[in-house]
Amino acid sequence: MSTILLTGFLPFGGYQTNPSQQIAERLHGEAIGGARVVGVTLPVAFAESADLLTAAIAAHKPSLVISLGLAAGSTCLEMERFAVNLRVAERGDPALPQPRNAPQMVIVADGMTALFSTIDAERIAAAIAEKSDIPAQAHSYAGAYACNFVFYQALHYAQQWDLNYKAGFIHLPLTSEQARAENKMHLASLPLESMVAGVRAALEEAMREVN
Ligand code: PCA
Repeated sequence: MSTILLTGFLPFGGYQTNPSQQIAERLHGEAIGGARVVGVTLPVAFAESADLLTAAIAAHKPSLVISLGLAAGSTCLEMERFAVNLRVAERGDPALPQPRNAPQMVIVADGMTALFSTIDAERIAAAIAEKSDIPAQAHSYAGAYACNFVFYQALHYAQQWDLNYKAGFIHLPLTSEQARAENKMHLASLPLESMVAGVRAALEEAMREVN
């Protein structure tokens, strides 16, 4: 049986929970699209997240790597179309930690400026909307923080070592439970159960591109 590596992130930026971690933990061990899901939680830190991601890829030899992350304020599941070779904490969002004098850096020296998702973001977004009860859309900017970083690493690592897994990234809104518990009712949210169903639909559809 092949393996889907599903990564989430620990809470960050003042949030108590991170739906990406909750969903990776929930789907861990499930069989989806003929593959077994291995859920892994990554820290919101550049070097450590890359080390854990590549160690998990080496250990589990997945045929699909899907990473999840929280984009507080987003209104639906966002299938990222590409990752950029840039790392800097996002500006303008007070919820994100702002490293002092953080320089703008490339993720991989001499790496491509951008790497496209190797699963079809438009198609997967359409499948989520069709198979689950929540909205989803393809999206064109994963930011320049930990989420974009992990997505770029997943795409670059496959190229560097000629590994034939496909990789994609889904940004998630806050959960409705979290919006209530953390007093973020002014931001869009979706119930955790609905997002679990949406990610399950995404994995199922993405596995069609793998097989
Ligand atoms: N979201 C952040 C980092 C971790 C997460 O869940 C991001 O969008 O970069």
